[in-house]
Amino acid sequence: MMYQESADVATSLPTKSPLNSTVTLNGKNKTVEEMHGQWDSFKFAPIRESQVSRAMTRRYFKDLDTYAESDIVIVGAGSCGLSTAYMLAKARPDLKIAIIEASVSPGGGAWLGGQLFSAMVMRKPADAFLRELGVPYEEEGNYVVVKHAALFTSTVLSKVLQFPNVKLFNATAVEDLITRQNADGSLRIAGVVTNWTLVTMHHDDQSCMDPNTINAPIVISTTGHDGPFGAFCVKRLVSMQQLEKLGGMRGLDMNVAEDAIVKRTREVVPGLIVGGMELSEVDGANRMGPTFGAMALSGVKAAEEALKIFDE
Ligand code: 48N
Repeated sequence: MMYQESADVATSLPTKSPLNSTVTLNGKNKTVEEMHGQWDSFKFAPIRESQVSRAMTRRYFKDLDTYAESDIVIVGAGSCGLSTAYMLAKARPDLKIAIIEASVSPGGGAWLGGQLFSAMVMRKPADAFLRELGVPYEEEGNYVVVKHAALFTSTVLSKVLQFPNVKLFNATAVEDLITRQNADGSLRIAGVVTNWTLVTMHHDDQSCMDPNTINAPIVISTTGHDGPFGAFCVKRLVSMQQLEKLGGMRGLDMNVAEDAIVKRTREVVPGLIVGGMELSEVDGANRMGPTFGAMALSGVKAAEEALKIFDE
């Protein structure tokens, strides 16, 4: 479809352009180099504001419809959630994977190393995941260093977002879990209850802002350790009496913490797998502080646990 270079595009542009139509200017795609020194005659292709609105809303509402029934929901797009999503999407392109992230910016606590320092440490063998992603690092013997945590996080985020079977719903909070009763009276998790995060934050001062839902046979919760939004799903398990109490995250011990988090990543109640630092709240595991190998490998394990259930 060729754009006409007319001054008033209001009448000439179609009101309903097909999704994903490819457009070329003057019959070809321009290159950045061609723009150098041409700014006097520079002009964007014409558009009508409603086209921008429709380009966003059509896709978003199509995604809401598509992922209303998901195969797997990942709650929390921090380093563990994103690592989980990468492993699952790569292994099973047939599965619909919805990631629900409360913050506008996914990535959780993995944009910086520790105390706002840039470098990210990962203890071996987590360097294997960095090589899987193609993230460069510096060798330091028993551990490796990514020169900026954002390099790891932006790389895994970019890879995850490129999978056609993954949808990231950011600025969206999980504010409850969908449950089903098994024949024996036990409960299993069967999806999540969501709302715009800004709405979730204002239930106390606005009434009746009911949520939306996503049905899924498996939910993987990686909402981090306790904090304003942290450890959401395990806290909800306690309040719905599916867990007696939380163990509470223990003091910092890197050697103990990272092994424990990876080894214990598991299905905590039927239908709900917990990984990353949220798990430390369940089991009373130590924290590891500014080292991220356990987050990556907990994600690898969480994906494996989910596929085990799927393949049962
Ligand atoms: O980065 P986090 O907090 O969680 P993890 O487990 O992916 O990584 C933890 C890691 O960053 C550490 O804490 C490091 C290793 N330090 C350890 C230590 O000892 O201090 O990401 C959790 C994500 C965040 O982006 C939240 O916004 C999001 O989960 N989130 C939610 N998203 C949707 N709905 C919710 N209810 C929700 N709660 C949290």
